[in-house]
Amino acid sequence: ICASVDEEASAKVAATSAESGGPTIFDKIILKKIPSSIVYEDETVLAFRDVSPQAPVHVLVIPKIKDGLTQLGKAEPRHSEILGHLLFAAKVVAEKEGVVDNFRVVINNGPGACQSVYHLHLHVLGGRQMKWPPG
Ligand code: IU
Repeated sequence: ICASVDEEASAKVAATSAESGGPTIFDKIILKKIPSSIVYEDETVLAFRDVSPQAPVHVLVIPKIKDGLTQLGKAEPRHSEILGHLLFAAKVVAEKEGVVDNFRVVINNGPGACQSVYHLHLHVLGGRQMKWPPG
């Protein structure tokens, strides 16, 4: 049901991080230990192309500091500012990618929503007609 980029890597990430809130592959991307195609970056957020794009434009927007935000469902009042900033960054990404008039922002929260990486991330999808309802 839930697609996976690399079964082994995903299983490892899930096993080590889903419950513990420990490091994920996104930490390595933030630290540039793993190369990524960066679309937008500022002091607090990073946006990079998804390795397994589900649309012509598929960019992930993440906070550089996780601060317990493994998933949106763990958000606390102190996270309000970064949450707002992530959403605004999604709009900036859509603009930069030329899809600002037609795009979708998705947050998968938990296994039932196919979340596979436990570091909050917004998917910015565009460049094709989106369907509704989502799967
Ligand atoms: P999800 O909402 O947790 O399912 O999204 C995780 C996304 O991270 C998914 O779309 C993957 O293709 C993507 N991703 C990535 O871009 N680079 C990686 O090294 C890994 C996953 I692992």
